[in-house]
Amino acid sequence: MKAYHDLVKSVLENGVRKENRTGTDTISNFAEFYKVDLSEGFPLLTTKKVYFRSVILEMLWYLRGEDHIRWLRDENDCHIWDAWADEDGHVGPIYPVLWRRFPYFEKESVRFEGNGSALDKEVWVRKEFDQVQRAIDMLKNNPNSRRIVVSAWHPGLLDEMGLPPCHLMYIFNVADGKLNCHLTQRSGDIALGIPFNLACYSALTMAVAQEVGLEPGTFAHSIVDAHIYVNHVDGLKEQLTRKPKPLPTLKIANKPVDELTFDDFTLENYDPDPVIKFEVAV
Ligand code: DHF
Ligand code: TMP
Repeated sequence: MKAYHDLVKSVLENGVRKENRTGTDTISNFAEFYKVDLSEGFPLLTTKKVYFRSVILEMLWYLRGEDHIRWLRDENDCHIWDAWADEDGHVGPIYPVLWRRFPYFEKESVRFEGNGSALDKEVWVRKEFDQVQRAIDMLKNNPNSRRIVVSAWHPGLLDEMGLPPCHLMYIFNVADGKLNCHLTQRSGDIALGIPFNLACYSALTMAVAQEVGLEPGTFAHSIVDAHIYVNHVDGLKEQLTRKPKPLPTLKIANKPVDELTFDDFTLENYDPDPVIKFEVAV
């Protein structure tokens, strides 16, 4: 995947060294952007092995709407989110909750009755908003809308989150019978997180496209603080010496997104170079 190799090169060449909360410095470049055409194959990196199972499980977990990782960690033995959860598995109201049960308040009129009289009062009622379902409904009913946005940024809840959302907003856009997706990421770990994020949102776009009867189009990714942790530099330089191979293909069973399970995703012709171990900065 040339786009990913170009991203790595750009950050290595143009980035500046920065300290951050993790204690491991980064080489960081402000505002990177790339696009991939999903009709050319499934963008799972071939110049290192990426754990496809973890990518898909992470996406299915986002879609479940829970505030804990028990399904991921205990039922599916996938440990990529363990470091940010408590013993019970709680991670707070991060992506799953924000995608499927975004909390908000609405004014409602409530009738209080007693002593033979009634009183109507306006009260604030707590509601939950399913942004993914709304996006799917809009893609079916009003695909030319420029408002098909899913936002995971909730300023009022940041203190309750183990990790404030990194990929904080995505927008679906339909053109020429194709479903495009643009992801905005405030902070991107190029070696570890970005290959997952790219594959996760590409798979999501393909699954949603199938449900709403469109072809998969382009995945576009804006990364504001695009960084390489200094202990990842050698591994990435090694990766840059490897030559990208043809991309694999991904087949997804024709079901509504909410009914998909891991077995509905079939990866074909994935022949990656060996794993490169990158330590995750917590
Ligand atoms: N923090 C940091 N510093 N970087 C991240 O990429 C990151 N990603 C998070 C949460 N916090 C983060 C959520 N996503 C792995 C991949 C994605 C991810 C968290 C962790 C990971 O450990 N990947 C390894 C092993 C994958 C596996 O065993 O399945 C890898 O080599 O890709
Ligand atoms: P930050 O909250 O201080 O920005 O740290 C979050 C780190 O996690 C940062 O290195 C970016 C990385 N990250 C990704 O790259 N992708 C992800 O999906 C997640 C959750 C985190």
